[in-house]
Amino acid sequence: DLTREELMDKISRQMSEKRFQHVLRVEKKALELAEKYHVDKEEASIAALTHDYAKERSDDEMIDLIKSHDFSNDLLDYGNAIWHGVLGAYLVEKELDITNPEILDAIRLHTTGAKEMTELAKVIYVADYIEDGRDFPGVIEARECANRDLDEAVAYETYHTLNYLLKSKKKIYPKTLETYNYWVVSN
Ligand code: DGI
Ligand code: FE
Ligand code: FE
Ligand code: FE
Repeated sequence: DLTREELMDKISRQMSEKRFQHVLRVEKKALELAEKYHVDKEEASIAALTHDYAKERSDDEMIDLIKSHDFSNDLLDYGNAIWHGVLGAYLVEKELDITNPEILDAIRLHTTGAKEMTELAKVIYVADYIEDGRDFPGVIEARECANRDLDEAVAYETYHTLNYLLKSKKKIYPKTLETYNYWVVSN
């Protein structure tokens, strides 16, 4: 296993200082949520530190990766916003030797969520959205949700993200709809 220092060093080399600071704030928030919701803190820490590992890879590299590996070709219709989680999980395993499937799953799902999420995946999904540097209309309410109930925070985030995507006419990735249908739609 890498030491924390080695891990931080490898991660910081993959991204701007600004994004690295975001990653550290996600870790802080993920640890708070992990404490509150009884999630393993070591796993929360590693998943938070690695969640945006692939965010600054070039589109060309990501496209080559999709084409040469067992990833769905449908991914080619999207961009780095979707790729960095899905392919990030793969790159984190390959390059950082992190093999814990729950950590890799939390990385894979951190942008879109999913119908089935572990408590760890929920913690990372929510921590990324509400870390202390985030400043968008609704972030205060999102933080209040997260203090009350983790599932409520997942639902809040999913609803508001889909709204934003629709308003800006972005392409919706099927997993994002799956998350919405499961966590937001009332029956
Ligand atoms: O990587 P971060 O900026 O910290 O945050 P993120 O990975 O949660 O989200 C990255 C972006 O992805 C964010 O602007 C929202 C966007 N996104 C989430 N779901 C979808 C999406 N973009 C598209 N086109 N389609 C989606 O379904
Ligand atoms: Fe991300
Ligand atoms: Fe997010
Ligand atoms: Fe992030």
